[in-house]
Amino acid sequence: MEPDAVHTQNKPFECRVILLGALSAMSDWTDAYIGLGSNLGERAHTLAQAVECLGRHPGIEVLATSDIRETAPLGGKDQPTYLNAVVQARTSMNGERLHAQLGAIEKSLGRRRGEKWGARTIDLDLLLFGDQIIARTHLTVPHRQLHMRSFVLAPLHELAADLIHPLLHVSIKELLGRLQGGDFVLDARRPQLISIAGNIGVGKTTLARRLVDKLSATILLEPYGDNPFMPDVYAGRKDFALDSQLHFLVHRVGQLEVAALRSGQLYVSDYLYDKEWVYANRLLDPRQMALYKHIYGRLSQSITVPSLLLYLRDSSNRCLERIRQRNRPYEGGIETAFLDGLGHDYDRLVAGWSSSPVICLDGAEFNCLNETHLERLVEQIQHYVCVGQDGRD
Ligand code: A4P
Ligand code: MG
Repeated sequence: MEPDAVHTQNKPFECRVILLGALSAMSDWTDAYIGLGSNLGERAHTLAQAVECLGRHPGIEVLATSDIRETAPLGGKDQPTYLNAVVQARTSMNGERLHAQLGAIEKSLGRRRGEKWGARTIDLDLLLFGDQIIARTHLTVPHRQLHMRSFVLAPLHELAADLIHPLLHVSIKELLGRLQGGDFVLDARRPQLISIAGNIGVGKTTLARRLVDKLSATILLEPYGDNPFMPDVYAGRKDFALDSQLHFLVHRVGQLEVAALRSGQLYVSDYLYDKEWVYANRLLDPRQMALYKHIYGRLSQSITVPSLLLYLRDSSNRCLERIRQRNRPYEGGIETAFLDGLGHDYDRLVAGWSSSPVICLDGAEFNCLNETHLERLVEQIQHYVCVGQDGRD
C-alpha cells in the first residue's frame, strides 16, 4: 500500500456523520477534535475500537470521523507506516478529564509506553478543545505539533476546513496548505533558519530587516554590489554567467553551511539557497550547466535547511517600480517579461518545495512596513521555529 494513500476500509468509519438526537441538553458541551494513530497490530481494527470506546462513554458523543489515511512515519524511520484519522466529538468533560479518558482508552487497547515516538498500537491526541488554550505540564491544547503535521491536518481538514486555530488565528485549510503534504518537527537542536524567496524587487531584504528587529534574529543578506561579473551578465555577456553563478554560490555556501550557524539560534536570510537553480537554468548554457551542477552538488551537501520558507509574491509591475526606485546601475535593463518568467520559475520552485512549511505572502494584501501586518506575521513565525527550548514534544 502506498504511504499517504487514502483509505476508508473499516465499518465504523463508513458511518461518517452521526446525527445527534437530543442535543438540547448539550449546549454547554464542548466540541473536541481527537487525532488517532496506529502502526502496530491490526491497525484499522484498533482505530475502529477506539472510536467505539469514545462513543460508549456517557460524556462523549462522536459527531464525525474522517477517512483513514496510511502515512509514512514521522520520527523513527524504521517503523511501520501509520494509519491516521481524526474524530470530531462533543463532550461534557473538561479538557483535562477528556485527555485522561483518552489515556484510559489507549491503555485498554494495549498501548504500552516505551520509546518516545516509537511504534504504538494506538495514540490518541487531543488536538483541539473548543477554542480553549490549555498549557499544563501534561496537556497542551491546541496540540503543539498540530500545525506541523499533514497526517493530522489532512483528516482534520476533511471535517473542519474553516475552523480557526485558536493560537495561530488562521484556518485549518490555510495551515494544511503551508505544509504542502509534508510533516515537520520543531527541533531546537538545529539552526532556526527563516528564508525569504521571491522575485527581484519584491521586497525580500526589506522584510528580512524588519523581521530580525522583531525576532532578535541574525540577518543573512545576499550581497548585491560585490559580484564583479554581474554588470556583464546583465549586459548580456553569457560567457560570464558561470563565473557570476559560482561567485554567488561560494558566498551562499559560506553563509549557510551548517558549520557557520549555531543550533537554536534564529537567522533570517533574504534569499532561498535553492533559488540558485532558477537563475542557473535561465543563464547558463548546457556546458556551463554541466560544470555548475557538479560543483553545486559538491558544495551543497551541508547547507542548513530552512525551518520556514516565506514566499513573497507581487505583480511584475510593482516589482519593476521598486527596481526603478532603488536604481541599481545594472538593473536598468530589467523588463516586465523577464520578471514574469522569473516569477513563474519561483512559483514552480515553491510549489515543489518539501523541506519546510511555507507561508505565502501576497503583496496585494501584505505590506511589511505596516506594523499590524508585520506583527501578525511575527506571531505566525513563532509557531514554526523554536529558540532556546526543546521543541520535540
Ligand atoms: N500531551 C501534552 N499535550 C497533549 C495533547 N494535546 N494530547 C502529553 C495528547 N497528549 C498530550 O504523549 C506524550 C506526552 O504528551 C504525554 O505526557 C501527554 O500527557 P504520549 O501520547 O504519552 O506519547 P507519544 O504519543 O509518544 O508522544 P506524543 O507527543 O503524543 O507523540 P506524537 O506527537 O503523537 O507523535 N507518524 C505518523 N505518520 N503518524 C503518527 O500518528 N505519531 C507519532 C507520535 C510520531 N510519528 C507519527 C505519528
Ligand atoms: Mg500521544
